[in-house]
Amino acid sequence: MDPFFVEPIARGGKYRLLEQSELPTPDPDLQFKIVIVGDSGCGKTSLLSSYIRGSFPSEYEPTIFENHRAFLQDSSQQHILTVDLWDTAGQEDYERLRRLSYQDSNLIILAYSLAAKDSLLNIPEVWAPEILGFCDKTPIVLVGLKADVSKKEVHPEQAHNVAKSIGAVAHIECSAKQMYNVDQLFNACVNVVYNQHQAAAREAARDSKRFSKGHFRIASNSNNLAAVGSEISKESRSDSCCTIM
Ligand SMILES: Nc1nc2c(ncn2[C@@H]2O[C@H](COP(=O)(O)OP(=O)(O)OP(=O)(O)O)[C@@H](O)[C@H]2O)c(=O)[nH]1
Ligand SMILES: [Mg+2]
Repeated sequence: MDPFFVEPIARGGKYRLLEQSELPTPDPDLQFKIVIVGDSGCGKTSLLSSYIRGSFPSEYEPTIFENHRAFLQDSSQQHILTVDLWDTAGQEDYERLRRLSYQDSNLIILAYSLAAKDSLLNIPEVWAPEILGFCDKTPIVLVGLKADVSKKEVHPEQAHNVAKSIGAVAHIECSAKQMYNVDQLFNACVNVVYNQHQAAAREAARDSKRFSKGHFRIASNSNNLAAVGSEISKESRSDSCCTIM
């Protein structure tokens, strides 16, 4: 089975991680928050380090909490996205702190290790319920880490089934150690959040049109005018509605 499985929602453009020295001017409305969670020791911090710094940490240091800001440019060079990557603690001792990370997240990277079967079993047992409890509408990308290990404890089909059962939008295998699929993973994640942002913007534009059209139709009935106007101003954030009033 193809170890790299991505639903259409994760497809789209390509994004280049910018160096800090490039001093980007990011688009203010293109700011996203991605949180990575999963069992302790499954490889979350190493994955982020490989992606952001291009280096694989030589020693294991349990994370308490860490936050990285990345700037990404799309291939058409029209947009610069700001992506905050929140690394969390897999250890139970820091559970309360981790739970504070979910708020306002645009995407969750849910990680397991291909070298530890329990870490996959914990996805539906522990992690999916925790995520659903804090952000039930946030898309999840399931990631199998340590794809380089020779003795794998997880079969790709098992993991695919888990991905489907929790409603993940994509499932990808990576190796932080060998930089395998790391850029592809983050590219897919950024496409998910960007596509979602664009869909929300289109929906908002449609709503605004609907409200302004509806107002013109009802406006001929002068008895309803005040009530309709007040409803529109309550529900719509669009300037076009306000000007009609
Ligand atoms: N072979 C292999 N080992 C890895 C890989 N990624 C991480 N490791 C090792 O797995 C161990 C744990 O890695 P971390 O990235 O610190 O794990 P974590 O998920 O951040 O753990 P917590 O911070 O405790 O939640 C370390 O000894 C890493 O060297 C990988 O891609 N391949
Ligand atoms: Mg860590």
